[in-house]
Amino acid sequence: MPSSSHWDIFCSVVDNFGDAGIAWRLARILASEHGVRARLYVDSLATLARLVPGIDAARERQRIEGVELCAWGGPAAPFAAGDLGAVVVEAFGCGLPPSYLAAMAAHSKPPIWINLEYLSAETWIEDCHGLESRHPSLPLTRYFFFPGFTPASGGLLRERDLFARRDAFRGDAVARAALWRALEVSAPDPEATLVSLFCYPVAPVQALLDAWSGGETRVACVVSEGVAEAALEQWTGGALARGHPYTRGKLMLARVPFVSQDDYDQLLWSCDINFVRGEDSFVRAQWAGRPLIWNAYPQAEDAHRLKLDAFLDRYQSNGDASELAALARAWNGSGDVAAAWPAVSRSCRSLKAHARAWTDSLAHMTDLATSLVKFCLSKL
Ligand code: TRH
Repeated sequence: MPSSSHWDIFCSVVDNFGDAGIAWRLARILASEHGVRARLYVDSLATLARLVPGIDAARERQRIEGVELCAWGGPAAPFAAGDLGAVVVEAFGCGLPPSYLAAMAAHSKPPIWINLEYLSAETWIEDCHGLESRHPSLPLTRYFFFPGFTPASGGLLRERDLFARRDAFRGDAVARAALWRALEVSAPDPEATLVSLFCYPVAPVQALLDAWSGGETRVACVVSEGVAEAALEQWTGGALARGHPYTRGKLMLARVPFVSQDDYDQLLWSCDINFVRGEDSFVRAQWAGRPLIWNAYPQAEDAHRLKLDAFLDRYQSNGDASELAALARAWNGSGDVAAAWPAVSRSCRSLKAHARAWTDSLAHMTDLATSLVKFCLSKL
């Protein structure tokens, strides 16, 4: 892209954090690594403010980490289309404001219009990646851009310095101690298997806690605030509060604050196994290079199970991780987590080696922002 090129990214928060988290991550990488003047419109700044320090959710416009961040009323709200970007990214088919579309259509050289899709490991996405679709009434073309796990897809979001920061953090006792202070817990027992837990309310949390507390090896589990609230309250009898770990049998359970995206990365880097969900935490856990158990976003007709199977197939393409796959399937409703956990616990060392190899294989792929810039250059 020309170095001063301006891109508009529109994001509507459907639920939870992933939509805003991904749009933000893309905008920040475009600005910091590709010299793009990134303008991000989000219809829930309050959501993004939970992930990114320094955002004032009450401000219409602000500049954060090189990104121009704008409050947006959503596709149906009145919108004054100002200067158009060279590229406009519609995150997850959120819809563009009609006035913006009209300005695009009236322009002699309309922006390149990208629909950033959801991540999937399914093979069909490779056939759809990069396809174009004509607008039904305006002289505009939209391109579908699919994140994915193969070079035939758009790749995965990854900052250029991510692995260097990860490895430096792991080698820095002071930084690690600072993380535990920020999480308001003392550094966990090094003999215990350290687990982070981020999941949807449907996950069989209590069965897993039973397996951990009654298991053979010690487990220290940190759960972010707002996660699995009801299940944890029932299981502990309401005894779990920040700064007051709860112990039963072999399990130590600690409630930790919901931290910024960057601090959450550090938490993932610190744990032996990460339970993650949705899309962004799922990808970040892969960059951690440690075993992960994914809670796929629940979808109608169990479509999420197909996504999970597709991921587990890819994850095991270079070697067996069947213990992890069995637990992941059980975690998503197909199987018994209590029966699946002991094998994961016993194979932790080999599952870690497998996870490292998986991360290394993904690291060879071009990252999503670079792929997107290249794709847009090819459409200029
Ligand atoms: O929050 P999610 O479930 O988000 C989504 C939405 O459900 C969305 O509708 C769906 O389409 C999408 O998933 C696939 O899960 P996700 O994607 O992992 O996003 C969570 C974000 O929250 C991610 O950017 C990491 C961040 N996070 C923190 O910054 N701090 C924390 O303490 C935690 C636990 C997470």
